[in-house]
Amino acid sequence: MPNTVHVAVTGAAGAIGYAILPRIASGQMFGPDTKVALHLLELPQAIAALEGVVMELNDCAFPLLESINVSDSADVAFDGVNWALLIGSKPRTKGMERNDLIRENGPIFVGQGNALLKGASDVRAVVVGNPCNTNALIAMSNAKELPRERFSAMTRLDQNRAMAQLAGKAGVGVSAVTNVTIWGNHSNTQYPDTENAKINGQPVASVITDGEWLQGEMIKKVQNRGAEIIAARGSSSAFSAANAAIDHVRSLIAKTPDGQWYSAAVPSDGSYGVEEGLLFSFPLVTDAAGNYSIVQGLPFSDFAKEKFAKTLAELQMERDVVKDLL
Ligand code: NAX
Repeated sequence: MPNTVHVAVTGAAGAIGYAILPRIASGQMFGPDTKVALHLLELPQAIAALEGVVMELNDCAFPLLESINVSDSADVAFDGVNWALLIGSKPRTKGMERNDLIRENGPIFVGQGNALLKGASDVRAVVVGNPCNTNALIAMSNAKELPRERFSAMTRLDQNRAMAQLAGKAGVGVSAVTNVTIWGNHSNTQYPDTENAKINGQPVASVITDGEWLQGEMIKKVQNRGAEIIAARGSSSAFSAANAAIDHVRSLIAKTPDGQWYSAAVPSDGSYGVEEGLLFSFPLVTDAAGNYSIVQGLPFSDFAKEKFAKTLAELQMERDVVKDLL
């Protein structure tokens, strides 16, 4: 880790941007010994609002915050960055189909992939903006000279949501829950796998014996949690998404505790029969050198196989919808 890490954040004036910036600037993403230089990207019409966010960041007097640059150009914002948090994208509007959203946001990630390739040879890109798996595929495909494994998409919020559900049902603290895998797409076809998860080191099914809940309500709850929050709050999850992005980056950097894993969408290497290159959420471990690998050999029940196939089919379909952008 360099002494100063240069971090690009797109959509920096948005709700997740507002929640994540103070946490990055205070050292919660890269630790107490690493200074942070922020490179903030927004649309021209949001730059004025972003200037207000910058004032607030300055007013926090964060000791680790070395500099803040604001731009409406990806080429400028991504120049020399070590991390790029690609959060900004257009929200889904009423009546919009998922495929319309994919077509609407896809071009953003063509331009951003190109800009990363041009100016950021030592970058790791994390896509949060939806549909995040396919947006990451587009960015990666437009930065072909960068190693594929530098690109990931965030399913950590789904993992955290599943952990919270399991902890609540079992009546334990959330830290007792480990090895939860989110397989596939960050959408309502995702498969939150509790068959391989643990509570206090024991298989979940030996602690939560209500199998119907595990295969029914629990999965539905996690798949539809985003919509539930929008219905309650009137806007989508923001600080929990920001928190998950912090967890995501920290898990990619730091050695995973022995015997555990975490979930993130990364380009497939063919593991579990997922065709190479598709951005699919897998169980991952990070080694002491900061390299991740996909956990191999996890068993699947027939129920799990069906769920896995469904989310894989959706990602293949999304890939086909943006074929011309890859
Ligand atoms: P907001 O609408 O509050 O903010 C988005 C910001 O992005 C806006 O300020 C907008 O001006 C900016 N923007 C749009 N296009 C841009 C571009 N080409 N370059 C730079 N900035 C651009 O949305 P927010 O609540 O912050 O959510 C951001 C994204 O995260 C959305 O796509 C949302 O769907 C996605 N989410 C992803 C999650 C995940 O788990 N992967 C969970 C939370 C969230 O739903």
